[in-house]
Amino acid sequence: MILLPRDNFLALPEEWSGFERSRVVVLPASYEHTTSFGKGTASGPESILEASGQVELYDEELDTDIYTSTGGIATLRPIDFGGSDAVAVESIRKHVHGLIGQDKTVVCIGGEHTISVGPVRAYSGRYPDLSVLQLDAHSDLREEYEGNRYSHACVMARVYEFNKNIVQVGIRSQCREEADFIRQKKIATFYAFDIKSGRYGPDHDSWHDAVISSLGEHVYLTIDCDFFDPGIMPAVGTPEPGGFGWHETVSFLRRLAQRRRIVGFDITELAPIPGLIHPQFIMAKLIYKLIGYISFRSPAKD
Ligand SMILES: [Mn+2]
Repeated sequence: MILLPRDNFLALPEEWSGFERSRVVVLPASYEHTTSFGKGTASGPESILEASGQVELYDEELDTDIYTSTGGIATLRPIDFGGSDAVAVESIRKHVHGLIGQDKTVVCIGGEHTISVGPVRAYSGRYPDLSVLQLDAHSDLREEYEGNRYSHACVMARVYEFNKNIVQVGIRSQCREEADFIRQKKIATFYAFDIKSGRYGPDHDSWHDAVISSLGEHVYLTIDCDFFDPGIMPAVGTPEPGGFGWHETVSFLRRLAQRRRIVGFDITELAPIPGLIHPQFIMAKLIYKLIGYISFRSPAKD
């Protein structure tokens, strides 16, 4: 059921990657069916797990070996998908639901963004007030795309059907239908051009606080890799210029974790480029940092 040290997240030894003791569980979801432009997200989870073996276990910012504070981190075998998109999403939901019932913090690694519907649904069942925070270049609010309601371009429209507490950050590409939907439904969308032009205030903390104050106490975080600028994150199917850098992202996530309870999160849409290793390493390090921020909610070093 769990992956062995050679293949698990961070290549942790057995005593730190067992299922029972680990409060954090990594669930690879190598799902790819509807990618519209560049392909390759199916191998995203495997490449992130492989790169994670190179992440330093000691974190200089938190001054600790993060994995020891969670009783370890277990990595499950990738979900075996079959059937339609709806069946795949339901399969992920069931897996995550079972893990939440065992008090695990679940980290899903995609795969296409479509997979997020599963964990968001599971967590929405557990926390009725759940806010869904989406870091993404795209709104993903199309009713359907290329004839498919489960396209990665529709993931937040599917989420909206059962959870209306959606907050979007970093958006810099959408169609008119999505812009209208956001206005009509009053979705809290923080566009990249507003953030970068200082609309929320002159310094970083201003937009951090604006986003955080629009969230309830319990937050599910879904991160599309294309939130980052393609300069540092070129391995995505639909790259968009004007994205976010490493420090501005992790300083936001640190503040978020201090002020709200991040109950689970996912990373999606990494499409590895042969010969290029930094995209998967960045995402592996981001996952480890986030686990650290969630585990240490007291103010960290600034
Ligand atoms: Mn996207």
